[in-house]
Amino acid sequence: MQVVNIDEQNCKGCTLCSQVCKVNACTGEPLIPHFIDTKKCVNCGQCVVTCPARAAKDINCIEEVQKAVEDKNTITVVQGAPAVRVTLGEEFGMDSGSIVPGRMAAALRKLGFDRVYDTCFAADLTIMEEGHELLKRVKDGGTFPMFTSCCPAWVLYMEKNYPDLLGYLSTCKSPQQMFGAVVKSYIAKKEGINPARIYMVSVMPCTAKKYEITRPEMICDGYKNVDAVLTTRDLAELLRKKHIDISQLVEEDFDTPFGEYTGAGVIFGATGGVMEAALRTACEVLDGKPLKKLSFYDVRGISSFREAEVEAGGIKLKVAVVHGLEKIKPLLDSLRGGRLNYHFIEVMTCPEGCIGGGGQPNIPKKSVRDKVIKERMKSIYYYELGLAKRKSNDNPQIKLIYEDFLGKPLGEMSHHLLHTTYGS
Ligand code: HC1
Ligand code: SF4
Repeated sequence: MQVVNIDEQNCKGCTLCSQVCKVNACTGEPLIPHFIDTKKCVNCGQCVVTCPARAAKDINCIEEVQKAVEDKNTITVVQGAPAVRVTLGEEFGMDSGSIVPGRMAAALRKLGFDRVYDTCFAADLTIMEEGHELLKRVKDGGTFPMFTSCCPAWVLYMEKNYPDLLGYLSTCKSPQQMFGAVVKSYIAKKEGINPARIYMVSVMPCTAKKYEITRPEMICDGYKNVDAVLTTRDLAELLRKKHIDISQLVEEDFDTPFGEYTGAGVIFGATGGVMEAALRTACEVLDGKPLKKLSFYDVRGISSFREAEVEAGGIKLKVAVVHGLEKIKPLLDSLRGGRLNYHFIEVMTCPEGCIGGGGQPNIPKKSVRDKVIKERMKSIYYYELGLAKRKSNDNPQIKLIYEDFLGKPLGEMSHHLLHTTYGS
């Protein structure tokens, strides 16, 4: 499903969209309305977040969400993504990088959602599954490198351009999808709710997440994992419509059990974060004792390609991090040629990862953008450093859901709910 479009009536042909589009999907002559080549577009929304005329747009479902919240027979469950906590404040005049998870929870509750959860919990769950998938591939001599699969625009790029390499992707669904799957199974069972009554909403920094929820692979037992996505901008619009100003709200906690998360889940929002979170858990499992150094500085930063070698349990793991799709092509071409010597590669489509996502507050000026993105990234790492737990495997609610429901990572239930294969 195509979720990003250019309204030709409003387009002035400024060419900014074609400058930021790394898959050459936005095309056109200067001063003439541009258009999107849907064969190439991966729905990342970089054109939307950059367009000064607001001609590039993503579809939105604000009214549908509002109706669901007002419907007494519907149980509305909402999750907020890692990167939204450092950007939503900007929409309400707060400084760039203001950290607002508590205000976001309060605002979502004020809107009337029945349960207010945090996607960082599902990011922890993803690490349990993806970390063990990596370890299994190491143990069994599986396919390398393994690529992350949480960025739907990246998955779509692979499907459109390198379908022969899809087997290298992790089989994990993204955190937003895993979250929906466990809410409509585990929570439904625990609370005796018919899953058909649950309407699952995600607040995401990402336009491609709107496309991801429509994929046929994201249906479990007849139910869509997630029913609707609001971008950071959509949520701000809805809040303004309801006269809710988050800068004036008092912080509240997310609901339990899925409001509990670790620093590893939080850093998913910045480039290198998924890799660092996975290394924390994988190295601890390989070493068989508590990890001493939790920060993996080599995978952090803003350079569009970074690599590191990490040793644990006598095994050397060679990893890489890529953000912005232009840097991934040569790696994939090498892989096609039979040469790409890494165990694990994190790929995020948007520059600097989800903090720079296509659903984030608009920053049309390049000069301003760099400063704003730096503030957002600084805040993510500052916030996670202050959290009591920083490894996904230390999240008590993650331990509980495995004991209570899932069994073990990569087990039968996990396989059914949390994994998939790509290629449609
Ligand atoms: Fe992301 Fe992810 S980090 S993909 O960027 O793996 O969108 O924030 O929610 O799903 O957790 C986005 C952010 C987000 C997923 C997680
Ligand atoms: Fe979406 Fe993040 Fe991927 Fe951008 S990097 S397309 S915001 S998941």
